[in-house]
Amino acid sequence: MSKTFQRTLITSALPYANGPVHIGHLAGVYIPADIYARYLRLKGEEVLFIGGSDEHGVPIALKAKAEGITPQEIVDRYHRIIKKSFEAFGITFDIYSRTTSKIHHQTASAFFQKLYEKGEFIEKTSEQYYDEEAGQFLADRYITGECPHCGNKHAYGDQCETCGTALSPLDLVDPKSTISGSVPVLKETKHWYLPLDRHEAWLKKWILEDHKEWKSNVYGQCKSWLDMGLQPRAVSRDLDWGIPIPVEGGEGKVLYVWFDAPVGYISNTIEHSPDNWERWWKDKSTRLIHFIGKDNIVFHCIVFPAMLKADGTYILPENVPANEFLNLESDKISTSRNWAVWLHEYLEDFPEKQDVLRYVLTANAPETKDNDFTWKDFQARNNNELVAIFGNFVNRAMVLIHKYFEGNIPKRSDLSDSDRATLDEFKHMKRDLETCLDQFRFRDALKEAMNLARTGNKYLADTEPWKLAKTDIGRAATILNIAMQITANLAIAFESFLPFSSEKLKQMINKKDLTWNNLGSIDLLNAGHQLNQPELLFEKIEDEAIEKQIQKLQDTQKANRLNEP
Ligand code: B3M
Ligand code: ZN
Repeated sequence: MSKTFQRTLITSALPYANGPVHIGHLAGVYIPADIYARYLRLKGEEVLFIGGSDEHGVPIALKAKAEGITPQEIVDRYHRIIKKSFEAFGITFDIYSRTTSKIHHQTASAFFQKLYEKGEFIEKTSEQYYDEEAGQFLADRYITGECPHCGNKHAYGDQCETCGTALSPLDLVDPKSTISGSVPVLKETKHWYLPLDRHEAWLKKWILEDHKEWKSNVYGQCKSWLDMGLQPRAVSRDLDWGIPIPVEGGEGKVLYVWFDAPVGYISNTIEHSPDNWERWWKDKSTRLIHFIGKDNIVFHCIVFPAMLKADGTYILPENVPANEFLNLESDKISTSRNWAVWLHEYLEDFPEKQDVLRYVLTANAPETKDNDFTWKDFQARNNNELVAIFGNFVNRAMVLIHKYFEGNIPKRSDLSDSDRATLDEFKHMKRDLETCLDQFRFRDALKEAMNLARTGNKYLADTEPWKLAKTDIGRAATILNIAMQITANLAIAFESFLPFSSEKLKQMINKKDLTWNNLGSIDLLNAGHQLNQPELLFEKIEDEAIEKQIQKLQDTQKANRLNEP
């Protein structure tokens, strides 16, 4: 039973502003979200696409400390870099804001206050490590000591990075504060908890019964959390970087970053549409979709919905199409080991080639399992697909029309069987693409689009209009007319995937006003319509460029080995 909605609110995970963004971010979250937003807009639907930087949390505070600057300076630096990368890659956020904004502080604070007043939290007092010299409680990451499992002397209060064991600060032998170096003492502290156990029953029904259509990786993860039974979760922290707890007893404490960050979606909506933001969040005819990576599933499918439900005035997400992870050359992408392709560096090495990366990351998106990005595959997909199929087809058709018909779309006369067979292949194209896109199967959708280019390419190779132009100009005219209808369809089909190339293509065919509803039509360019000069849509990527990238990664590996303790 499919519901009807009037508008779609698309959110994409707010990246931590403690480093730049890399291909893993793009493949997992931002490209799929952008494809979806562009697709719906092309269909004429009302869409709001929300992005922003997540600027609180312990890692940011720690990084600032390590660099001897303020957390605000850290997030100012990375927010700017991240925002610029997204713009460069054509991610069409309606707003890209940040969680240090005034409006977000107000919104998150009020969100907490309302839940507090409604009695939606429980309070618990526990013993936590306190640094008497620094006069503050210590977040898990601020405490180091000996790992009780492997003896590593530099284990953190939440994890030992040598043996990988998850720890609690109380497990550490000889704990030390990383702030002052002193030995911390245990001291009582009070925190607020969201009692997820109270929400378990409705969450079970809502996800496990009412949302069986969610992607199996998402559904499966939710099911295993729900089967284990939900526990209360602390929503406050003893920390001085974050949004102050606005209620009595909250002095020196802030909202847990995972409490404030998802509220950022709401704050950014308010910042974008201060007067009518509520219809995006409180009207049942809004479809809310969260694009995230798999490590954020529990927060978006269980914790945030529980927060929204606790408030009582919000809608819940309709779908959470989380992706798995993208690896790089068979190894996990890692910011600390610099094992990544950074977007700002890619743009320096491959200027104007945003669409190539968008293409490769979509064709190889980690939609159902972890996938691997390799530079060889990047080159092969560019050279063998974008250049040899899509680019080649469009260029041949355009050049021939300029050569034999002065750039005017020639008249079509009687169709042959092969013309009909070719046209038949894209009759179902619109429906097929919609089926894929509506189910967040972007790789399959892209494959469909590329298959249309393949059909066009084969059609020209089979019919050889350059030969016919000398013997049967009427036949050549029909073939090239059809080739140009296919070209116009390609401009629509690829628009949400390869927006820059699609724009260029529409300029070349001198037809800007194509919409989704035109897809599948064979009368998009009338006889006599004047085309502009052809330009190459894609160009071959040579071995040297790829070897340079591989060398760069090998240098990183070498540097990492030298730095190993
Ligand atoms: N910043 C985690 C991440 O970047 C977190 C997402 C917040 S979404 C509200 O993976
Ligand atoms: Zn250990």
